[in-house]
Amino acid sequence: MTDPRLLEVAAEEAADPVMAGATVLVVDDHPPNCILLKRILTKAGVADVHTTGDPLGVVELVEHLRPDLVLLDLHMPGMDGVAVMGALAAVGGADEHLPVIVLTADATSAARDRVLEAGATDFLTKPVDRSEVVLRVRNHLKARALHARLQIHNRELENEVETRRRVEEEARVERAEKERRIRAILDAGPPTIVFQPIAELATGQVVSYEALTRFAAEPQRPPDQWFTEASEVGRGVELELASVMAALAEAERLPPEVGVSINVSPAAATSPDLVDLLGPERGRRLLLEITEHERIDDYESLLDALGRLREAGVRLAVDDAGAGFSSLQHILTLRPDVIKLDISLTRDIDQDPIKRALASSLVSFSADIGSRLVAEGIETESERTTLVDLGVPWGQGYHLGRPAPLDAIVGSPLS
Ligand code: G
Ligand code: MN
Repeated sequence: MTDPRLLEVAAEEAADPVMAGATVLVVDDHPPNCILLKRILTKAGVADVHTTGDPLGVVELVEHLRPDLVLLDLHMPGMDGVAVMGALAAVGGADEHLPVIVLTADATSAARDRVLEAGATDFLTKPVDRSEVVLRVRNHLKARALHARLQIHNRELENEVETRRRVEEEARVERAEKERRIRAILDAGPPTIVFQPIAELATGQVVSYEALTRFAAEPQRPPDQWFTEASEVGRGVELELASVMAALAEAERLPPEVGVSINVSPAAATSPDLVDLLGPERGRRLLLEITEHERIDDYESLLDALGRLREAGVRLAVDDAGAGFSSLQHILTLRPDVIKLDISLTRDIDQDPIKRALASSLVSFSADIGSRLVAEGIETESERTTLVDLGVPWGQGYHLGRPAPLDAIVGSPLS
């Protein structure tokens, strides 16, 4: 005997992954009922159907099988369906939803209310209608699957929120730590300034000194990292200006005819405070080295500020030319008095014809635009003589003199 409606349902359900992936537990003390329900469900595509006639063992079985749905007989000897539901309420996670469909021959409204009140998800009367069983089971399994997906989604969202909260908290702690370090540096008073000679390459005659900042603070790191960190917490210009002030104060001890180079970023060069600081320095030959570690967006206000500094008698150098963002365009725009050839182009220039070709072309280029060329980072005699042969007028580097405190320089033959 085949109910055509059931066949239809079975065909449909066989392809339903919610049915195929479900585990269903049937609890009924009457074995023929268990057999019948198992057959109905299996035909409808549920692969994993378990049956038991023992209501006392249901909790243990549910904990073991972790079914997705329970079909539960109401009238059983020893423990009825309502009592089983009461015991099941304590099983599983608080946010887990286990549908329980109660089966009973008692079709009275009192029985139905009692069962639903006890927490049953649904209610079926015996003798069961096959398609009704299948359709209700399917609907409740779908609701459970949806619930489970929502749970997973909620947990993912919670994890994401937590991860973001942690990342933000770490960023906040890191920023506070940076702020603390920079505040400590600024509060510690003027930074230490060392001076490195810039010399005429052919004679070794010192023409000026570059003032370089050194920070004694922990952790020990190169000065540019401190400047970067200060600018990350919005105090970069402040730290640079503190360095400029310290360099100017220290340079007072050098003879006035000795030139002094000071490094500033475009941001510090644009600061109105810098003109105030450098304006009164007319008596000294000051060279402002514009370092460029990021692309300059606002050339207009930089040129404006540099114009005012030039009016105050300050000369300009493009630092680290040939490295990073310090492009030929940068040189064309700033029209510097001095071009400082980056250390990467000086390194091993005696062994590298391409670097020699580049330096040679920059010699004539700088002469044509009225700039002086300074080769940075000269470390060997061979590099020096090569640069002399190429016509580079000035140079700087460990081979000519290391950065040193002024006390080691003043009074020496170099000064
Ligand atoms: O960006 P600027 O060129 O201003 O950087 C100067 C830095 O280069 C200073 O910190 C100085 O100590 C370093 N320096 C100076 N001369 C040499 C050198 O001959 N070799 C190397 N490796 N570094 C140098
Ligand atoms: Mn420099």
